Amino acid sequence: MQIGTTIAQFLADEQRANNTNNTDLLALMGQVATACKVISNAVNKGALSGVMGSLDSENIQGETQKKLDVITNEIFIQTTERGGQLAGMASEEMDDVYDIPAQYAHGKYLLVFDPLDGSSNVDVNISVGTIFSILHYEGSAANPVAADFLQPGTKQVAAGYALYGSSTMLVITTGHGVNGFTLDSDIGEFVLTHPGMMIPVDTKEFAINASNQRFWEAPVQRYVSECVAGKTGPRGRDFNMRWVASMVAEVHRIIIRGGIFMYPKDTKDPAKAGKLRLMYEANPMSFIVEQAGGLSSTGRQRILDVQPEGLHQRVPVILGSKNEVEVVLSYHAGM
Ligand code: P6P
Repeated sequence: MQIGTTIAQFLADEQRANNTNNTDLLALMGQVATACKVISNAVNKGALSGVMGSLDSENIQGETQKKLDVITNEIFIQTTERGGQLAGMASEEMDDVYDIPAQYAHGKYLLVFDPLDGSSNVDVNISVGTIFSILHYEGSAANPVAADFLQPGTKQVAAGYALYGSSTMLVITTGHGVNGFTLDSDIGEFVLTHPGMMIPVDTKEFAINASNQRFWEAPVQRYVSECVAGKTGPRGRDFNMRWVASMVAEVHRIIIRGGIFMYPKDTKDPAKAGKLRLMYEANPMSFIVEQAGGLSSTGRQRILDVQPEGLHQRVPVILGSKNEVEVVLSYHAGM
């Protein structure tokens, strides 16, 4: 009976094709896949499992935590901390670095993750996701400190997201392209369904939270107004707009059919460089987008080149179809 190519088989094949034999990375990716299966089960049970709603607590971002934010963070920790591949972890839901308990073997990787991105959508049954990034631990101490995580996105070993939508998908890259796997709940395995994912270079679909329009910088104001002007404006064609308030859902749509996603720098809160977090949202998604032939920029710099200064640092994000992102970047460059 042919069950298709599981993620473990695919990653083993990919390593052979690239003359590598990194069993630690294979094991870690398998644990991450398991965490995403468990989270999928928790999310899909919804109100039946009493995990809806918010807690009285806030995360370091000052955001009210959903019950599932904390539950999914725990799932990630419990699924990955004892395998022996990790030196430490960091997450949107934890103020500081998570030390691997002394009783477990310590490994050479760092895992950074947003366990449930877009969690404000959970109570209204709109797709949410998980985002993860894997880095090398280059330190020598038993437990890494925050500074050990502050590596530019170009140093990521692997990255991916799980999308808990009409189906549960896991989309990953190890630097050799982007491949998508769909969870077959009959066998409990992620099976290869979207090999060699590539973003269309052109698009007519833009995604931005238009309620922030009055706070945008001039290049973004110009770009969006030209999209809205459609055929009657300088672009000479009509555009469509989407906004799901779930980055994973937006990025997945863009990888499948093209598009541009923008959460740009704005003046709404001048103290914030942007809304999205560099280490566990922008960097992993930028790695995936570039591997799929797209571009990802702050508007002034390639996101993967940004030198992080803090675990929870925010950056502006403009990513998606290459030719459309280049239009926005040209406006930032004053062309
Ligand atoms: P807004 C979710 O909280 C998130 O981090 C991204 O997934 C999403 O794209 C963005 O924030 C939504 O922000 O301001 O529209 O609620």
